[in-house]
Amino acid sequence: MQLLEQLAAALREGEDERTAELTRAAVAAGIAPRDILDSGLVAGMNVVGSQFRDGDIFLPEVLLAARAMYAGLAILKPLLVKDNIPSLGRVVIGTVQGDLHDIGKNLVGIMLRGAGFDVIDLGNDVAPERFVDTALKENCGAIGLSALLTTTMPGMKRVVELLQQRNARQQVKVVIGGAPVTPEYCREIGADGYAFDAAAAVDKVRELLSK
Ligand code: B1M
Repeated sequence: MQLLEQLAAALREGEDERTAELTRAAVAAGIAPRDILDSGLVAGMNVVGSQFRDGDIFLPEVLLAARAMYAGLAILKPLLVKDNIPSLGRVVIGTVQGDLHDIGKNLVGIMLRGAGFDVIDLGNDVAPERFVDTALKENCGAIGLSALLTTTMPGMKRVVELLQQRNARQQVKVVIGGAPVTPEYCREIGADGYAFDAAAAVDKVRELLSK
């Protein structure tokens, strides 16, 4: 089995030490960090998601896979984030209220920092008021919202509405993403941009903040 397939398999099995070991081996073999992330860690987590949806595995297994994901990410993070880049602007990110999924949001943060943005990460289960208060107080050009549950997506709409109420809609751009989020939903709630993955989120924020 190829190294990245072994890595995806270790993550699926929730073996955090083996995931870290294989991530290190992939780095040592000269595989690009983005490929290790996409074809190893994220590929493994996608299978976990399908197995969970189909009832083949249960929450404890998903938690173990998430722990393994973080073991691998800890090794990749310094390679994805470059130091001492002049700031391109400040962005506040977080997962919306009621939603505890934070792996994708953390990837967005890593990629934004890697591209040179100053990132304030509010974590998960974040109330709309906190996003807006932080953006205004900290002079952020954009808010990046992540949602993984269909039931928590309306939290994104509430952030857009709150910005309108505070007359800050032009000043602060809103970028949204996460597995159930679509470009149609982005248009429907009046957000400024949708991004399919963390790399696309960086492109979208860059585009919106350069306008
Ligand atoms: Co949960 N969960 N989960 N879960 N979980 C999903 C999301 C689910 C699709 C699984 C399934 O049924 N197939 C399903 C949601 C169904 C739905 O709403 N349609 C689900 C469910 C039901 C639940 C619970 C309700 C289960 C329960 O309790 N019965 C519960 C909810 C808890 C809560 O939030 N209140 C729950 C809990 C959990 C765990 C805690 C066990 C764990 C999360 C651990 C953690 O995050 N620390 C977990 C996990 C791991 C998953 C799956 C398996 C994997 C998610 C993940 O991390 N993927 C997930 C299945 C799936 O998505 N396929 C599932 C890897 C990550 C890199 O991808 O987060 O999608 P993702 O991020 C991507 C893009 O979406 C995008 O970029 C990333 C790639 O670069 N992106 C953005 C994300 N945010 C972005 C923001 C942007 C732009 C792009 O701009 C700002």
